[in-house]
Amino acid sequence: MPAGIAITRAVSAALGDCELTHFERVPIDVELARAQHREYEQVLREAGYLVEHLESTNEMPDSVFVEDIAVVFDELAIITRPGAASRRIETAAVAGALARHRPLHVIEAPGIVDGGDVLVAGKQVFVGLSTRTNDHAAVQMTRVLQPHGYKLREVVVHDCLHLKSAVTALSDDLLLVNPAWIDRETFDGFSLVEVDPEEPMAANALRLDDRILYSASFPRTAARLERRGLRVERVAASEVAKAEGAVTCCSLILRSL
Ligand code: CIR
Repeated sequence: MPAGIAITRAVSAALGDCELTHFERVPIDVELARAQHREYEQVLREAGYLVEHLESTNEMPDSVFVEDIAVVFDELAIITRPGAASRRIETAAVAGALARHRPLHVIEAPGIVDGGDVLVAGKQVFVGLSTRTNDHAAVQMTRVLQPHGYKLREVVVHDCLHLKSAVTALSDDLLLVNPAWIDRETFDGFSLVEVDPEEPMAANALRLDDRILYSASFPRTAARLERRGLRVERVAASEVAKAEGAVTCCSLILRSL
């Protein structure tokens, strides 16, 4: 039985016209981004996931960042209403793919949320309030998730795009954090690994069953993860990083049930 399904989406030819919040625009090599994305998908396959690769178009520069379009739980999936209006055309195809695997709930206006702002660790769900995510969406998500035993907590995001730029889950009780961008007390009860101070963007790691998929750009923090006994699979992710993307952003992971 596969570990699960990983939904990915093609790198658009228009990736260079992506949304940006904190970064200056720099040229992106789309062919290199595509090669790095193939490598990323290969690591997912090696970890036991069936990759469902969706196509893209020139009208959706940010489509590769499929994480922002949905939040997947064992019981259901939530289709987001992305905070950047340019990204709302991305939802139809992702909803179509997810509908085959999970019951869907859809965030309605005035709610806005990007999946990058939703951190799930066991039954605890942290919702980052950012330029892309608001309280209306958090309230709608609470209504959907509480009956399934999830506890939601809002966290204010500052200095970075998404909550998961600053903190991601390595397991249900271990988090990787950049302490400059989050308040450690918010995550009381969790064990924390801090990024190396020279690698502020390093808090984004993709947790798979038995390994962590991680950007090769952060060797110091990778060494910290390995010292904790984690198996780290490194991928080149330089081109999505120029678009303010990272490794969690490029897939939706559905565990086998
Ligand atoms: C955006 O601004 O929406 C894209 N350029 C980057 C999205 C990255 N997604 C993520 O961190 N979950």
